[in-house]
Amino acid sequence: MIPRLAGILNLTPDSFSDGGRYLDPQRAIARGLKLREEGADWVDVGGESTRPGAEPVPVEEELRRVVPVVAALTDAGIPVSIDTRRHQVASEALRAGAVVLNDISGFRDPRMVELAAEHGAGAVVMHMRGEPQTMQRDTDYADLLGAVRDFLRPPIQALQAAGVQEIWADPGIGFGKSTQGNLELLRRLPELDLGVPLYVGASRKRFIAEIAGDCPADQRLGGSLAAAALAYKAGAQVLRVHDIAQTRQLLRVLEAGAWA
Ligand code: HH2
Repeated sequence: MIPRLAGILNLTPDSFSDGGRYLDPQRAIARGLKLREEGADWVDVGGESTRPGAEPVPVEEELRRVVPVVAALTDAGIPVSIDTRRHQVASEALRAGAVVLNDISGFRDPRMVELAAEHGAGAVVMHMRGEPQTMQRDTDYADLLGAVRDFLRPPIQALQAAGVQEIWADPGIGFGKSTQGNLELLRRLPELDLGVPLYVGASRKRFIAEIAGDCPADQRLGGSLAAAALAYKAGAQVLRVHDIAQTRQLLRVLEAGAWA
């Protein structure tokens, strides 16, 4: 099965790839429409950069960035997921029409579980060790797969118990992992075996430059497609990507060749 694609829309000044490009709401909305036109199944809207070392954003600022854009894209008939760790931002984005809650902190705040249930929203539960500011300081694990599995299982069970219908597990590529760790996760995804579909965000991430030679984020398409192919082969059901049209083309060819 061809994975669904979540198109990335960062309304931040400092995201590693599209930082500063979509701070203006009109440009952001136009980008969301374009992602949809290129074949995004939904658009993942975020107002806080979580790249390693990023500074937290005040909640009012995150709200100011995301809510109008979520509302406008929803009004245009585009399904939106809200990428946030904050209860208030999640709450207002869901009220503005977002249909999926993407929490990179893995629903550590139990109120996020209630919120997803109340709104009948889907939930992406991601693994991250520690916080974005510090997560790359220690990327050694005795058993990476086991650590990711043990971290993700309780919030998934809590979401299921609360009645959330659509839940995806995300190993958190680049969030407190070494390059080898990211590759191991991509290779061994099926072993996570959490009973819910898998969601993978590897697009343009730094490990690509670490493997293939230093290059800016917007020049990592080849590596991003390779990572998408690995995730496809491992059975991921959602890919979070910047380059929708190219990823869709890759997946169609893989599917036609029955590579999985
Ligand atoms: N990666 C990023 C942000 N949100 N959400 C999920 N579920 N999975 C991911 O892998 C993931 C995510 C980081 O990438 P990006 O949004 O492009 O950059 P930044 O954090 O600098 O805004």
